[in-house]
Amino acid sequence: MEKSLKDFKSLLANRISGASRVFIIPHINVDFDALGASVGVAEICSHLGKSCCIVMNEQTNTMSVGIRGVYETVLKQYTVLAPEQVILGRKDQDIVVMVDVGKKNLIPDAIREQLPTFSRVVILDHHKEDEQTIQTKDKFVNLTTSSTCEMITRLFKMYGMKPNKWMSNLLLAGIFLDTNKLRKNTNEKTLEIAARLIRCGASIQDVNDLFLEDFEHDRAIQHLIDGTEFISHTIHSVAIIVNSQNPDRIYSQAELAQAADYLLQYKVDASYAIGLVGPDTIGISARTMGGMYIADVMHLFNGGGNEHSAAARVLNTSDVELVKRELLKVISREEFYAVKSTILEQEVENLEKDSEAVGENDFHQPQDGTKQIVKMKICTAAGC
Ligand SMILES: [Mn+2]
Repeated sequence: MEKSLKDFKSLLANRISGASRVFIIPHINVDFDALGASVGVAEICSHLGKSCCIVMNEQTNTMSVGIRGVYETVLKQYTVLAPEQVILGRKDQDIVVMVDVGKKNLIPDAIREQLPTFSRVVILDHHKEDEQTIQTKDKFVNLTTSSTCEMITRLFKMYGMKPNKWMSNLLLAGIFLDTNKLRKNTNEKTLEIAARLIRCGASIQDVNDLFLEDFEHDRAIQHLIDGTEFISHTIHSVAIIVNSQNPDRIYSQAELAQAADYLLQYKVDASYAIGLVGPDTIGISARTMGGMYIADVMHLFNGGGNEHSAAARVLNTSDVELVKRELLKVISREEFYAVKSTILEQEVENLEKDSEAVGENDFHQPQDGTKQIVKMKICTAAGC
């Protein structure tokens, strides 16, 4: 049976209380949601009188100003260990609490290798599970909650804790990030939680300031957006962003995500930003207001996500146009849209048959009937 957050509140308290130490693991390429949730769990640990540390070691030079500032504050104010340091002085009853992540390919290698040596692995997340997801009974995963920071704020309330002003701003920043500033994946509960954080001292102005860009960073995103192509397909419209002018430019996954987010202000079922994120790795970031099953689309590229945000990484290639062509084939499939075009369905099926005939080497047909692209070695992107 599905666990309620109330059940999870007791479970988390039990697991933390029974632990020697708690290692808090956010996903790699931390964002406001992962940082806010990490700090939130650290506060819950100290509320329960338990020592803990946050495990991360991120490159700050590719971070935008807001996240870099928060990251540096966390380094100063909390115990933070690099993943490689966790192996030292380990105790039998040490546990791991993973926040905003449940997949083994989105946590540092050094932690993944050591996972079996921890007495418990607890997961607090809002992303869809797949074959990369770590198996544990100690979890709360809810895809309809806006963000991990929303879950943390609700847990704080249940534990009788009140976040200070700095933390309220950070938790609200996590919610803002994952809801595109309350424009998507937002319901009455999300707004109530946002209001609660404002009562605890969060300021919309402060949070907006955390999202301020430096000029160069913003130019990079706007330049990427200049490469947008709007693809019309039956009753659907999808925006795909590729920097065809300068395909060798390397972006951060966060920049791709921001570009995809930006496109949601237009009438599209979904937006996808494709770009190099390493010399031989291509990132895809997908966003939707709910018109398209983007987590399923990204799953075909071995990525994943939730109803509104998803991502994937394509390894061992630097050909962004090739990835775009693969994506174009996938988005022509009616099954990935929430509202189906029934009149044209047959026509689409025929089109699909044609396109599959042309590109049949790109697909294989597993037993379960789903199609997966196997031509390229691919893995899930960190965060979405
Ligand atoms: Mn999140």
